[in-house]
Amino acid sequence: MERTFLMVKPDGVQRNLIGDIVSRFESKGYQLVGGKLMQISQELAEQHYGEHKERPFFGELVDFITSGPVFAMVWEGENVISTARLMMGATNPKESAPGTIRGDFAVTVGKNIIHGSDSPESAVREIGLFFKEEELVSYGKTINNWIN
Ligand code: RTP
Ligand code: MG
Repeated sequence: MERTFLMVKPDGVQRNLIGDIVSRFESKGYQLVGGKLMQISQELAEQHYGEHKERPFFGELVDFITSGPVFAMVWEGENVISTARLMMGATNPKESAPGTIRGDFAVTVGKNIIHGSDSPESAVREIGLFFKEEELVSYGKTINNWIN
């Protein structure tokens, strides 16, 4: 079953949006298989956002993601990587549709509430950066029979 890495960023944690965000993915029909509140180190932030290290906003991005606790999660389900990105909305909240997480809660690109893996390769890499195998719990639920 497909898995993705999602993370409520420091702005989302400070604004008490963890519950709403978790609820959206639960209601959709995805399953939470790992989750923790944590403070990201400078080193982990630079690894996580390594693809952006030459971009002008890299310093700000690392400062922001390390500025307070984040809620890191792994979610499982059919097509969860790309569907979670749709549920998050466009990177820039000026373009993200109402009904999406960024469309409903964010105003500027630098504080856009949530991160989600953008491909199967990113998902594997990011899950490995943030979670140990034993922190992930796969389990059956009879309700899935009504969804898949
Ligand atoms: P994320 O990685 O955080 O899930 O966001 P994303 O895939 O939608 O966007 P990405 O291109 O990976 O950019 C990572 C984060 O960098 C910040 N950003 N700032 N100032 C700017 O022009 C700018 N562009 C991107 C955003 O916070 C974005 O989420
Ligand atoms: Mg990205």
